[in-house]
Amino acid sequence: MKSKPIGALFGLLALVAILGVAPAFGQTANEVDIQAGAGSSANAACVTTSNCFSPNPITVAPGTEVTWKNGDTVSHTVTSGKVSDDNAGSLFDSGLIKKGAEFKFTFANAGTFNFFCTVHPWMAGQVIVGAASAGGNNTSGMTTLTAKASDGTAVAISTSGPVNGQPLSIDVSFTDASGNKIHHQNYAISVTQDGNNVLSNSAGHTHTGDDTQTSSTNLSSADPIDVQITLNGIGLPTVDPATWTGVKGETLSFTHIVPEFGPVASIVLAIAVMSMVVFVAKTRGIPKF
Ligand SMILES: [Cu+2]
Repeated sequence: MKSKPIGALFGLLALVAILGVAPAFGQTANEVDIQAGAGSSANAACVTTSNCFSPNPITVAPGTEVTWKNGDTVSHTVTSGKVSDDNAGSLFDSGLIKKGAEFKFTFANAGTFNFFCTVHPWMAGQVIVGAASAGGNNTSGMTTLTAKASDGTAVAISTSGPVNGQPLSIDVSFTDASGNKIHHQNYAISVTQDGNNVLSNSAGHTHTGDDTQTSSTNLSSADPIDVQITLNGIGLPTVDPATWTGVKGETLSFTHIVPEFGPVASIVLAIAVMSMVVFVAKTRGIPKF
């Protein structure tokens, strides 16, 4: 009789292990596709839309292996840095990736990494390696959205939430039209859920271009959130805001943000499976009448 609950426990552990590993197998979020036609000319459609490497930028957690897949009919390279850099290719350089072939590189540390194709220097992309999420170095549960201001400033927000009973944490990043992180960006952030304000900061400032905003209270539901970011200019917070440069007073909206199927959903599923196993173990443990 005693062996059955123990057997069930091992079964449960095995299931939890499988659920924990499963997102890594189904994950395609770490793949960058080299678009067909990217090598044809500097006027290729993907050059205009900045996605000859797609998606661009790609956002991953530290420790993630990124795969570039050549979907074009000609060879390309994936070379670190910008074409104008003296040390281009010092972090990684794929050499020629033939049609249909792949190149892989693991990004150990957080940061923004530029890369380009040495054969077709108009092809450029970026890998943004963000801070590891609480659930480990796996971004399958993260939702990342980007919006652009009138001057080309790209604002990206990334969150694993919303989760009922937990604070909401949002990573925010600001990149200029040439793909460089904007230093000393001043901004305001406002997050609402079910019509209530759950996070508000009118004096956001980031020295590096990357920032994290966390709600001071726990969320009371897992309903979608709406995020508004207002650009307030670039400059040190210690000087007169009138001297700040860049776009001021422009608001970018990110609406109806829901968590993707990821670690959170896996945990919920694991709990459901656990309840089932415990139930089976109990009913088997009770002597039959
Ligand atoms: Cu190329």
